[in-house]
Amino acid sequence: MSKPPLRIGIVGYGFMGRAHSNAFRQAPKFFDLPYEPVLKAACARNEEKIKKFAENWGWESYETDWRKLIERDDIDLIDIAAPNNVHHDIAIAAAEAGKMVLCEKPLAMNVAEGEAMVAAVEKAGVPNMVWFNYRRVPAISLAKQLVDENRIGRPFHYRATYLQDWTIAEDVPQGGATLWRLDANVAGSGVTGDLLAHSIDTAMWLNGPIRRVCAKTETFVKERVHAETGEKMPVKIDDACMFLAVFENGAIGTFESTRYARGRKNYNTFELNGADGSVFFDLEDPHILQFYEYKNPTTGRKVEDHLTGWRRIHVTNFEHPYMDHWWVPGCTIGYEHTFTNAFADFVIGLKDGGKGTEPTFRTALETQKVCDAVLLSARENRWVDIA
Ligand code: SOE
Repeated sequence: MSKPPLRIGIVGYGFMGRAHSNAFRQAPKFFDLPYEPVLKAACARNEEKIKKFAENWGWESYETDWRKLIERDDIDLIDIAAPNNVHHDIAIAAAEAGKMVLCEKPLAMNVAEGEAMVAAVEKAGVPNMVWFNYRRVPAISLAKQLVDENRIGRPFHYRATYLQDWTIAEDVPQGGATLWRLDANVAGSGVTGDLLAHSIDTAMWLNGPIRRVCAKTETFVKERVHAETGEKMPVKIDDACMFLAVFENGAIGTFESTRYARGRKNYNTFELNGADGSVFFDLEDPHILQFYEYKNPTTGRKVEDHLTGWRRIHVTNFEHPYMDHWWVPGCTIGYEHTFTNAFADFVIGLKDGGKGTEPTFRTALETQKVCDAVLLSARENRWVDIA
């Protein structure tokens, strides 16, 4: 029996437009979804580019104005894969038109925008999700499982780094394709919104809310040519950010992010140390979760001293999160699969009138609050509490 369609319209054709389109195509092949995703229309202002993108990825049609896309009555879901400064307007218009909304991270440019977006999706009662895709790395999902199984015990320390090196050259312009991430008017912030938002989402998923932060940011290259005007303009984003955090559960944390760590490409790591065990993850080694077991919660007994040591768990068994949908044990999956896993979860969550899948807009707003607090702390050189 054929499944009811889930008709999708996407805004954006860049890195994330491709990652999401791939997920929409792959998810029904690997997961038993209650709806059949239909790639109805892709949208962007540049007609030549969006036409080519739509043809390449098998979108049935294209639009050059997102308002027209939202008005179409043959579309159920709007996916926002466009730069941060348009998330707010598109999400609110889509919700008001009764469409489901998926939104790339970070949720918004700031908390005020995020709150309006949450209000709009909740008032309309439309299913929603933000693409914090790293939650769906099987090794990170396994870390969450270990926390939920009480294998870490009372948490003491959380340590996150997110390091890249692609903006070190002074002649990298700001603005335009991909490089809009360097333009504060479009991105809202630098590494805080782009990279630390991922780290914060993961941290709060694993270890609960962050209540206080104290941050230092730095902008190493003060002026860059703007790709659209050709003029040298001040750089207003944070190139690097480090902050201390206090979690509601009493654990303390450190977070570090930069795009100036020569040799680090997408070095997204975290370690959580508790009384009974620790976990460590590194996205540059994505199928491995490291686990140190001190005390087993099932037996209640301490692991015998001569057997303690860090385990490198190769997260590819059928028993591991998501892996029963992919290949056979030992065969790894990659970056793109995290988007496919996330979209599959979202569609499965629509069964029985589901209104969204974690992280919803409301959950992503909590991450936005931490990001705003971090930037405020750095500006004012003080600790900032998060309500
Ligand atoms: C930045 O370089 C970036 O592309 C982020 O925007 C993505 O969210 C991250 O997954 C990879 O790095």
